[in-house]
Amino acid sequence: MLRYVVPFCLLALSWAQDCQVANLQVMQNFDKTRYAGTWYAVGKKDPEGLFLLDNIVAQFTIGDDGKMTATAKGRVIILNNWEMCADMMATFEETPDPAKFRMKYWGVASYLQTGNDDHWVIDTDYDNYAIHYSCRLLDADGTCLDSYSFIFSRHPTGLRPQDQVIVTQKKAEICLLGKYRRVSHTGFCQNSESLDTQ
Ligand code: RTL
Repeated sequence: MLRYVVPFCLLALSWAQDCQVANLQVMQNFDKTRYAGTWYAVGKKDPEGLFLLDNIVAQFTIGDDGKMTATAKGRVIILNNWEMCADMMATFEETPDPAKFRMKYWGVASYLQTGNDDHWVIDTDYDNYAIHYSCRLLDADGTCLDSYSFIFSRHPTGLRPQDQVIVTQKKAEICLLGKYRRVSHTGFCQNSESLDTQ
């Protein structure tokens, strides 16, 4: 029975939905110190253009000054089919909402992408899952034209079934249900001190 009711409810929700970026609900009372540490991307919704492919692991740190920074690794294909591990770094600027940051990022190697994106934490229980969202381009009606989003897990093997339920609900709320791909972890970027260890 639930097999039919849950998808229907999600569909009903998507009809009555407010997809304006400014109205998206983010994590209440976000605590960045509890968010710190290692997160494995287990799902992702890609933006336009080049992006991290898989084996994506992010590590968030809170410095003595209270500022959040991060490193991330992930497999990418750049130029003409050159497969490598992108070694990325990021700093975060706080905003009046503690769950909304501006993220400046760059690659350890200069030929990797640099950028300045939103980094919003939509929901997390800090110990198992986190849902990240970033809108790069707003449409005239306030909805998002180019977004990316990560589903993070504390474990590379994936999410617990009880977290999957919450994550599916949140994907619908941010208007991205059905847009995600699974992110595999094959060890491609493990032990890669820097750039192109395979
Ligand atoms: C996430 C959080 C942790 C820190 C950083 C992140 C995003 C990295 C991105 C990298 C893109 C790299 C590309 C390289 C090819 O030139 C959100 C995981 C930095 C978006 C496309």
